[in-house]
Amino acid sequence: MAGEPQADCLFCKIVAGEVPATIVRETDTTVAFRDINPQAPTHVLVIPKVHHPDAASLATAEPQIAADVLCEARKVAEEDKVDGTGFRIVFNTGTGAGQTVFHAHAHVLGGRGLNWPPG
Ligand code: IU
Repeated sequence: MAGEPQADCLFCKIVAGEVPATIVRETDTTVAFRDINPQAPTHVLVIPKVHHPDAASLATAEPQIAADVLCEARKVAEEDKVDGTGFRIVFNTGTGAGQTVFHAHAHVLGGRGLNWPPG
């Protein structure tokens, strides 16, 4: 059922504390942790605790939690002090866009120059 933890979902396991992660922030609805394969000096993933396969599904089903993810992304950037120079919030959505983990997540990237368009 939408929102319920999925037994085979890595990020649900991180939420449950069953898989270790370097957690930098946690709220009632979200967890933020450092990406295991960072692409920038700051590379943090912000995820909802509830399971939805991607950000678009989350926003449709639970818009307040989608807003919580965005607010937490901003706080991560502030705490890592990358908000002044600029940072990027990315939601890869679908395999063609590079999504590999099908639990909604925001990438927060900063601390280096970020090109546009992205690859
Ligand atoms: P994507 O947008 O679905 O491609 O992002 C998934 C991210 O999850 C990717 O950047 C991985 O490096 C990251 N990740 C992680 O942080 N810890 C893990 O155990 C695994 C993937 I698997």
